[in-house]
Amino acid sequence: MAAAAAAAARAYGEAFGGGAPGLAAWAPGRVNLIGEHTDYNGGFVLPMALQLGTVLVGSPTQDGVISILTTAEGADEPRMVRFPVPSHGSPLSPGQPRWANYVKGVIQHYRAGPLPGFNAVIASDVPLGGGLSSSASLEVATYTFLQQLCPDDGDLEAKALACQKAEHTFAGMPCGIMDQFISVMGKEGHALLIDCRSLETVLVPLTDASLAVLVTNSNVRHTLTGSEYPSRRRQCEEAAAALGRASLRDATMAELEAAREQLSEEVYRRARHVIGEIERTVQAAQALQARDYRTFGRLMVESHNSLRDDYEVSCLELDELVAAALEVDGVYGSRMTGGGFGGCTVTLLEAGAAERAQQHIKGKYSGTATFYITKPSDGAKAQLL
Ligand code: GAF
Repeated sequence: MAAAAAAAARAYGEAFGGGAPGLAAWAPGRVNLIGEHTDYNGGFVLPMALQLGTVLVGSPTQDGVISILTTAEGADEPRMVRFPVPSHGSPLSPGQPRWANYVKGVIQHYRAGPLPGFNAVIASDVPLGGGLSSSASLEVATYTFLQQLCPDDGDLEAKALACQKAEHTFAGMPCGIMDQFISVMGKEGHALLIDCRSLETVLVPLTDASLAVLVTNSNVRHTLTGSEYPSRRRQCEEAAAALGRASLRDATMAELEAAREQLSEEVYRRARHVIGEIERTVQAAQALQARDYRTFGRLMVESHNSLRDDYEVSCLELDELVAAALEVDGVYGSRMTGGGFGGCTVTLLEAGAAERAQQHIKGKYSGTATFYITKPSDGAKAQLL
């Protein structure tokens, strides 16, 4: 956080007339180890918070105006927005530029008030549209910043839910709760098994020095606000309704097979992914607890194949990256991570194989890949500068 906050503080001085910001907040992106497209089905997910994140630095003002500049790479123009603090009579609404919608949404859904005006600068090292949850890290960093201006009750679950609501209503993305939850609740040295129905969590240690987590960015940018994500969600709801269940979390593979005739082939395959993935995620968390990395890796590969064939959210580039990773000695498993259609893969491997794996993948991949060896980080934090 320190380097990003210092860079943002410099930009703050230039944008807002030389003064130093008094406040800073940081929130991480995430990589999901397994449990994909299960969160909005009330299932399990197993993400970890990254060391990559988004920082907001700023100070309150007396004029009731919010001015925010982003320095994040890839953000659309204009990079500076100004708008009055929202009130009952004049709420905020989404618009252009798109990056500001995540910030405005969080301000609109903030759980305490009244907020003062403020000046702020955003900096981020989470690649935008890279499937590492740049949006949730921006939302949670914004919320954490607002908590310093006007403290809320400190309820972490409510904080994650408010950020999710911001994404639904201001970015038009009907996401599940995984990304905001891990960005708030992440713990250094741990992955987090989240039950997305009860919101109960179990910390799973991930500190074995002989192990590495390699994130590989395909640099194919994904956009999830298109029609694919909402349409997958609807298909899952359709399958659950046909099975007479509130969500696919409550359905079994045997029930799905028995009802196969009532479903279209496509909806059947979507449900088969989700039901199978929920089971795999629980097994994977147990395997990780037991340091059984071979089983974990096998489940990762099964997850990828199911996302590719049944859920149809992978793409050629992600398939190529996974195939190349699996050729390397010392790799336990590899899969696409996040919503799909581009973005990143995650690979679990022996630490000693990390360099070799990157070289091999680079040589095999038809595009240009970017690599991150990551360790599980803490969730969002605030800091006085
Ligand atoms: C995106 C969503 F934001 C998450 O809620 C989750 O559904 C994920 O795709 C797929 O697992 O990141």
